[in-house]
Amino acid sequence: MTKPYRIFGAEMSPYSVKVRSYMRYKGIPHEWIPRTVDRMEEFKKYARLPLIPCVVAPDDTAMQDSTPIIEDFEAKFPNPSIIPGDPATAFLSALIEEYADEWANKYMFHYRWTREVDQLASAEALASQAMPDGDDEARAGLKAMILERMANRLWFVGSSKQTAPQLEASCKRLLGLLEDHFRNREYLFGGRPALADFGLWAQLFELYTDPTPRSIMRSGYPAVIEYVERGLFPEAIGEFEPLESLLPTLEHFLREEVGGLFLPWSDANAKAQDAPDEEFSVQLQGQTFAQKPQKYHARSLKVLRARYGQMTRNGVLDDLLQRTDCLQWLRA
Ligand SMILES: N[C@@H](CCC(=O)N[C@@H](CS)C(=O)NCC(=O)O)C(=O)O
Repeated sequence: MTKPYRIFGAEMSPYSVKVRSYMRYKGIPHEWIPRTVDRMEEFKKYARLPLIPCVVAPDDTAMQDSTPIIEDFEAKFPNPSIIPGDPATAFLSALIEEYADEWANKYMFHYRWTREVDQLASAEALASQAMPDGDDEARAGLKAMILERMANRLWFVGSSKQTAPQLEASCKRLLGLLEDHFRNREYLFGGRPALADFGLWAQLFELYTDPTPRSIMRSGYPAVIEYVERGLFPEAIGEFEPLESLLPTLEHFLREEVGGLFLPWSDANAKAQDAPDEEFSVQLQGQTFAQKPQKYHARSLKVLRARYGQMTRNGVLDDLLQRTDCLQWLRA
């Protein structure tokens, strides 16, 4: 029997659970290896960057970064495809995956490390997952270290006193938009998951892990909670839907969250990265959002723009992107 792929990851890492759900859906043989303190040396042997997930192939080669990992697997294991057949829908899937990885991650991280109740629960969970066999003293030491490090990292994702209301409003708005969208379907684009689902589901799964966002989700978003539960072991229930039947709810999401917040933020971030500026601020839906530029995100915007630029021109897609204020940022 061939060796399975190995995923070095953690339950509290959205990008790790994203790849694991993807591999479950595709039926790719894999072993989930929690990156515990004990296995750090083994992890370091493979990982070029100190980031999870790190996927190790049966031939011992390692891959990092969830999006290229999934793209690589998609070429090797094409069925069931996570790419909708309609090119316009396929592009929206790539766009929403970006939104999830880059923007939804901000409010996920913000909720996890802002209020004491979430900080303590998260540091406790991370420390016990990293040291499942550790004694109380060792775990308490790790917990204290995590608490200090993570609270100081909030600023890197753009969470601050000033941006907190914007991030929390964005998260709640997303939940409302998704609640409407999932009333009639199992996944973002119909009866089976697309690339965007793995990205967005992972951030929602993490939000549902943490006390404050979990209680928000429980206060009135049952369809979103079902989606979170379904995504742990995703299955194809039906086909991808035609774009026009998705739009009555999807279009609001694209306008409010993607065209209104994520793309103008990403454009300003990329410009600040090129300048280079230590800090940048951008007006988002009438409010100032300030942070340090994030390098990885500037690169992934370039990839998204190149993808849009290489597509055969598609009137239906362009009209939709125009109506939802996305087009100007993709053509830039
Ligand atoms: N773009 C990367 C992001 C990976 C990433 O940021 N991973 C975080 C956890 S979610 C990490 O490893 N942080 C450092 C650590 O946990 O040691 C991906 O999609 O895989």
